[in-house]
Formats: sequence, structure tokens, C-alpha cells
Amino acid sequence: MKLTESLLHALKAHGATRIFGIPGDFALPFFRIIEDSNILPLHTLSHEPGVGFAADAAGRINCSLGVAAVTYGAGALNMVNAVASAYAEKSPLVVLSGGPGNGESRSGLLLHHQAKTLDSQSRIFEEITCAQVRLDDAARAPSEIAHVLASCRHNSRPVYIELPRDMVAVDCQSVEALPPEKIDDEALDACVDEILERLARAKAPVLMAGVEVRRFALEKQVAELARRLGLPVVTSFMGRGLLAEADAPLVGTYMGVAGLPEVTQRVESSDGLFLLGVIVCDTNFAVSEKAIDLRKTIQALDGRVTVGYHTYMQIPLAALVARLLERVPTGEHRFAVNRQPFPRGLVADAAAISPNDIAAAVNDLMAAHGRMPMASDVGDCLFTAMDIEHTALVAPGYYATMGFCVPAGLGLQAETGQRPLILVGDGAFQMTGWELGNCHRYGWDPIVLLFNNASWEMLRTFQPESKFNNLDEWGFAQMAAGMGGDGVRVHTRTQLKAALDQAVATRGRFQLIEIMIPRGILSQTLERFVAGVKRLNAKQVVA
Ligand code: S1T
Ligand code: MG
Repeated sequence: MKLTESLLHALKAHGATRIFGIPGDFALPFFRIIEDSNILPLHTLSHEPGVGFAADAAGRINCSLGVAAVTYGAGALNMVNAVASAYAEKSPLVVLSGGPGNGESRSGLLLHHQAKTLDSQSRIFEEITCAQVRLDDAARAPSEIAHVLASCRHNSRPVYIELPRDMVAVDCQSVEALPPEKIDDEALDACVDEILERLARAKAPVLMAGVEVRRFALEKQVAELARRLGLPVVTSFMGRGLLAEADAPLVGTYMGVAGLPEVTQRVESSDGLFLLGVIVCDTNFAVSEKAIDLRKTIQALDGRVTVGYHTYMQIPLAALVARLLERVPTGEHRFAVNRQPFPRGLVADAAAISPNDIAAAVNDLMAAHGRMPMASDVGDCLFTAMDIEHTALVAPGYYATMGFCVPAGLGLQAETGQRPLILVGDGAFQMTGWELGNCHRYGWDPIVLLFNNASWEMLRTFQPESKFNNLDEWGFAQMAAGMGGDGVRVHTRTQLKAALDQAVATRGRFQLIEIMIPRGILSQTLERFVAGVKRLNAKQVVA
């Protein structure tokens, strides 16, 4: 078979279900094979950042591989930020880039789309992927593909595959997936013994679930483990949305000074904090009211388990959770879990709309019509998402890039077939909101809640004196029709409720609800975050 077909079959065998991409002359030959073979459906979008975000979200939501196909140079380098985001947030994204053929690379001419040297691109991707390969030898290609895809799944990080354009159709053997890695059973048992002993000794143990629990498809197992151990569960900020479909004793999301005081207190006073797949980063821990001594916690991340001052190597999360379940007898330690109260019952009146109203309106909508998967961007919309009922959520909660959520919402619907809710600020919409123009041809119909405060409001909370945070008031709702959807601008809570009801009732076209929010009106969570950061900074100044 052709080398590209061998690669596509291998991607499918490793869990990929589709490809997002934009071709170019270095990629036309392999895009033709993608289209002709139809081994994986292809969704082309309008700008490579959107391709990367959509593919990332498709992989995240389904605990599978996301695949982004681009041309060499202008295409691949245009997608660097999206791949960096996937790397930081441990999303298993496969980057397929067309590349110069072996012959033309030796022509002695500088090639179009080339930056410094012909290898510059792969060197740039070395910094944001865990494995890279250039498929320039058909005999080696099956093994190289097997290794790079195994690395993507094992590390849950992006990988880079460059296809020289004169190689895509050469004859190639099929790819044999690598066998699963061997686990050192004795080390695993010793690690499990020590964890269980620590948890048994703790007076107030807490389990914090992080993104790896989703990346390795362990939500149901972790919920079961928490019930058996009688452990209350919180998610990290990045892990928001985890366990929403699982029967877990979930008490809320840990956000330090920005979170609910009872959740913050429970985590920060715990003498047995078990961090399962949690990325130890500033957005998860920098705003702790009382600094958590991470040396006193149990941390399972990146295939290692650290207990106190020592680390067990090569302990994959799935193996750890499976062995814990084997060792912990079934039986439910049911205990009262007072879940985070979520705002409900939007008052439909002529009052202006606040982010808290949006959360209440969405909770009312989900109560009436069922939960919807959500994609949120950076900005106050992400803080507002914390006041929405637990539901599947994809968001750049750590790397914090803007522009993620509209393409990510399209990736969600492509991957799951479910209609997503997209939460986006006006600044972020200006970056990649135009990808909505691709909904019509693929039959996607997300509901988009655009928080239009004509401002980079989140930056204003940090630096209120800067006028550059004032954006002009764009007429986003009016632009929807030209992109194949329906748009409405709302100013009052009555109009918001009516617009949501209308959007839910309208299928087959994206629904853009442009919500006008007066500048300076913040969600309660962002207000707590800003007040908390100021309080912590004031403490540091005094100290
Ligand atoms: N560029 C990109 C690609 N990502 C970013 N995160 C930033 C710049 C910096 C940045 C923020 S928050 C923010 C910017 C520019 C403003 C967001 O404005 P909008 O989408 O309208 O949302 P809201 O008005 O709710 O703030 C983070 C802190 O780095
Ligand atoms: Mg804004």
C-alpha cells in the first residue's frame, strides 16, 4: 500500500477518528490520498491555529488522538501556538506536515516556505512535541510510525510527522503497533502499598483529579476508587468538567482564593492530598490561600509517582489506578457530599446582563434540555464556566491561549456528534471566531455565547489604568448570517432567555448570541480571583 495509507491506517488503529487540516503544495499529494482513501474523514478549516485547536479538542474529548494536517512552513509554523498549548496541556495531538521532497532538498535552491534551513521547522517542533520523525525511507517508515504514535499515546503529548512530498505514494508495509510497555510489578505493588498506607493514616484525605484522568480514559475507574476509599473528590482548575458523567463524590473545583471557601479549606487543610494526573502549575496552585506543601502530597503524573521525598519511576496512571482498584475491596463508603451550589433561576427582566446571569441561564437550559459539552476560551467566560453545572469541558486552563474555543467547539461536535455550547469573549472571538463559517458544510450547529464587553476585561482587572484594554464595539451578531448562521444581540436578561430558547429550538445552523456586558461587570469567580490575588500580593509585600 502507499506510505500515506499505511500512516492513516496506523492513526486509526491508535484511536484517531478524523483529520483537520489545510493543504498547500507541499501537502497536496498526501491530502489527495487522505481524500481518495477516506480511511479518515477530512475537515478543512480556514486558519491553521483553528486546525490545531479543533484537532486538540477532538482528541481530548474522546481520549483518543487528534490529527492536524498542514503544509510545510507557512502552514505548520502558523500552528505552533496551538501545538504548544496541546503540549503544555498533555493533549495527544499528531501533527502531519507536508515537506520538501528528497530530490528538491538537494537542489541547492532556497525553497519557498523555508525559514532558516530546511530542518528549521522540525527543530522548532522538537520544542513542542515528545517525538518527531521525517518519513524519508519507506523501509523504516512502519517502525518509525509505530514508535512515534506509541510515544504520543504513552506520554499524552503531541508528536510531529513530516511527509516529504515525493514519499507519500511510495510502496510501504503496514504498521505493527508496539506492544504495551512492561510494568515492574514489584515497584507497582510497593507504590500502591505506600499510597494506601498514607491515605489510611490521613485524617482528612482528599483526591484531586487532573487532566491525565481524562487523557487516559480513567474517569469511571477513578470515581469507583474514590467511592471505595471514601475519598471526597475535587478537580483541579484545569480538570474542570472531569467526572461529570461518572458517579463520583465530587465536591467541586479547587481554585484557591478564587474558589468556594469550603472547597479551598478542604484541600489546603488536607493531611492526605492525592493528586491524580494533576499538572502542578500556577493556574492550578499559585493562588492558594494557604500554600500547599507539595512535598507532603502524593503526586501521580507523567508516568511517575512521588510520595513525600521519593519517586517511583515508570508507573503509568492506568496501571496505578487498576492496581489500586484490585487492592481496595469493593463496597461503598457513601458519605454526605455537599456539592457546589450552582446559580439557577435566571430572573428574566429588563436588567443588564452579568456573567453570573449567563451561568444561571445556562444551568436553567441544561436542567431543561440536558447537559451539553462545552468549550470555553480564556477570559471571564472561563471563570463563568466554573459556575456552570459539571459537564464535559475543553478549555486552555493552563496554557491559557485565546482563540481556542470556537475551533475546539467544532472539534467537539465533529468528534462526539453532540451539539456544544461555546463560551467566548469578544477579544478571543476576533481571533478565531470566523471558523464558524465552516459549520454549514459539515452540518455543525454550536450555540455560541459571546461575552461582548468591548474590552480585554481580564487584562483590565490586572491593569485598570491602561486604555489599550478598551476594544471597539464590533457588531458580531450581524456577521452571523454572512457565515451561514443566525445571530442576535441581547442587552437584557429577558432577551437572553428568549435568545437561548430560540437557539435551542433551532438546529442545523450555528446560533450566535452576542451578549452585551457593561465594562467592569465581572463573574463572581473572577472577582474572587482578583480580590484574592491582591490579598496574596499585599501579604507578600508585608512579608
Ligand atoms: N494572546 C493570546 C493568543 N492569548 C492570550 N491569553 C493573550 C494574548 C493575553 C490575554 C489574556 S486575557 C486577554 C488577553 C489579551 C483578554 C481577553 O479578552 P476577551 O476575549 O474579550 O475576554 P474578557 O473580556 O472576558 O477578558 C491572558 C490573561 O493571558
Ligand atoms: Mg472582552
